[in-house]
Amino acid sequence: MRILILGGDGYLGWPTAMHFSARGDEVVVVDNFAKRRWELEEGIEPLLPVPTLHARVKRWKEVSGRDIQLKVGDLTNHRFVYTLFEAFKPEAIVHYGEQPSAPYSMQSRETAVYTQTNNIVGNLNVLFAMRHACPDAHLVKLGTMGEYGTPNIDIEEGWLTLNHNGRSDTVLYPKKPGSFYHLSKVHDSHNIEFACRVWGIRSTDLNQGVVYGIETDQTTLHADLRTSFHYDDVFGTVLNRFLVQAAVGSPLTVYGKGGQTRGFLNIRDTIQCVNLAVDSPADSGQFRVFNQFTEQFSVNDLARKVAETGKRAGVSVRIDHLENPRVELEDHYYNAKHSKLVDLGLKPTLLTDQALDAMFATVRTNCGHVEQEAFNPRVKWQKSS
Ligand code: USQ
Repeated sequence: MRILILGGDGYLGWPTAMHFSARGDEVVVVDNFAKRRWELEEGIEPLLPVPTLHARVKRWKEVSGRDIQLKVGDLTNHRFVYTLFEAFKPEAIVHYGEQPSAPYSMQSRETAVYTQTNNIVGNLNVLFAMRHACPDAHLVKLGTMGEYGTPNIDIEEGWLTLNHNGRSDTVLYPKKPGSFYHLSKVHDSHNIEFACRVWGIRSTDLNQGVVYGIETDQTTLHADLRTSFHYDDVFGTVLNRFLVQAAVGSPLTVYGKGGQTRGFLNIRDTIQCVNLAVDSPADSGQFRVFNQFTEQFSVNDLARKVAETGKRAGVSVRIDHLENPRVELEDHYYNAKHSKLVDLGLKPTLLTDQALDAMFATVRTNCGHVEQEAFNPRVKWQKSS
């Protein structure tokens, strides 16, 4: 299959590109290296340095004998996107090419406007380029569970059937996102649903939970093939942060009461889910939504698990409750359906003690250059009084 991976330099994009290439698909990765610029702006670095995408593509060829083509460009430049789609005529487009951090988007007017412009305009250009160059292709778009927020009712997979004043209709599930970043994904979902309904585009919106983990089957083949693993307050996700904090003997930074509950999945399952979606495409005109996570935990559950992991490794771990920099419910109902990917064959990689021990061991081996200042949450959702 001809597969285009948008955002191929990122935490998830690069392992996904290697996965499809290893399968024998024809893969083109696209990136404008914006994430590397945001890292410079924020003064943060991944746990281990990540070779350039050019170097990783070269190393991949040496290790696997397979080619990944690399195109450098910005999705908000429609000429670049049109030329790319006309030349490659992808059959599947896996779209990770967006600013992915809630705290980044909440820093200032500039970063909020940038996040929404970058994400929404880039995604619109992809939709128009599909209509123009490959109307039968399948768009596999990375959305987020955070589009739904934490409503006081069960979360369905994308759609909700309502009965109102004696009449019934099926509508997109109501959204209550918690940051300008999460809102950008809501706007993307609406634009994609419209393009499916009006132009007959086929798309799967993967409403992904919080991802954790460091390794996939391909990243371990060579040190140069590693992916970018963040533990800072802007790009680090909660479990990855807790593992690094524990590894260097710093207290775990639970925000507020810690009852915030989310869906989680291992990075290996991101790859598995994207693979399943690509192999069973949506129908023409169908806007399909899958809730992409395998288990749900509260922040306190994760802190306890990391403390127990530390104990098994002979490391004592302190749990701190910080004033919550975000505006979010800290004690709430959460029951999100997530059966559609399981129906397609997803075999979850669960957060077992063994899995935690393995991740902790990898993090401890590589934590020599950890910048502990990056543990402090700098971005506040509200102006400080
Ligand atoms: N949290 C802490 N302590 C920390 C970091 C986070 O208590 O040191 C809490 C947050 O307040 C939040 C929860 O942990 O309640 C998750 O935060 P996170 O930073 O791990 O994840 P989030 O900001 O929600 O965003 C991440 C990814 C984003 C993706 C989203 C999926 O960065 O790209 O869309 O997870 S979801 O959360 O389901 O919306």
